[in-house]
Amino acid sequence: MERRDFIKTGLITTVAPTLLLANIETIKRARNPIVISTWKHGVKANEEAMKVLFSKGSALDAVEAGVKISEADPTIQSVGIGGRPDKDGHVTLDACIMDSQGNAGSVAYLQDIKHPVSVARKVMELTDHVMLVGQGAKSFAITHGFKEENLLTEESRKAWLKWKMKQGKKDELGPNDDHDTISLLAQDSVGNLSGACTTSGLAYKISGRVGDSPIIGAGLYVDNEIGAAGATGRGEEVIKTTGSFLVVELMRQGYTPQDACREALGRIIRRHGGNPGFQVAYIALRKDGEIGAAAIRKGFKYALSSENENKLHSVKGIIN
Ligand code: SD4
Repeated sequence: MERRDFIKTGLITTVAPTLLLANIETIKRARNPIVISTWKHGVKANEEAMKVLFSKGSALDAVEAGVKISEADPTIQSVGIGGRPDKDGHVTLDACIMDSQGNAGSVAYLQDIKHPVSVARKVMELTDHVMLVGQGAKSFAITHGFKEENLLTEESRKAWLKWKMKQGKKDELGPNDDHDTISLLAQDSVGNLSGACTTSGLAYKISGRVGDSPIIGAGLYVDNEIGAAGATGRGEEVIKTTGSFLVVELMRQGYTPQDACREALGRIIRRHGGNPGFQVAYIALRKDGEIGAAAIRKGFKYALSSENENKLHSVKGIIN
């Protein structure tokens, strides 16, 4: 490389981030309610979140109200009641919530409580901790008035028994079948951002397994100065790449929400030789209201609600 070229390249790598950083600072904050969430059931969740936002409620109240709809729906097989159990037949839930002030709360491996997101919010608001797990999280929930209930529906139990009989044979669950976690991001009418993420995790996981969904920076991240991001899919890969934090940081560097989601997935794809056999998808919401969504494989959908629409959108996979 000629000395002149070297200097030029050097300048590009040192100067470009500064210029891009200036860009994010000059991006105007939107003040129109907007909600984006993962998967088909996001449509109903968004509807509920939008009700809160239209009545001038906060993004924090909106994200909690939204994902509670999915948690309470027994037909959704990877969130709250009706969620697929672990390999021993126990439904164990992971959830987190993060507000515009950078506060966060989280629960993992929580059993018998239908609304883990609300427990996560209590952890955030009533303690100086971020994360409670297992029996401790359950005792905390019960102390704060949450009801203990059986979350294993008859349908989920039957599906689990069927899976148990097939163990050792080929797992029939495809890359999109073993999860449908809801990550939901919202911006309210004063421009503040919040997010929530809740799941029963990977179907038939090893007992005690915790995924990305309750981990701040992995399943969810909110930075009110930049934007928010949420994940769904193979949690182990999201944890190993600090996925949602990465998406937000890429937006800080000047990536569009869409490019930030794609680049974060690119890191996973490259680690798996270009063709991972699993799904991971990200959604992102920048402070100016611009959104992004990307998935490794086909089949991912996200729900987007603004003043004029509440629609489900299909995402083309990066590798198929
Ligand atoms: C997990 N990420 O526990 C969750 C599962 C999921 O859509 O996203 N399902 O790994």
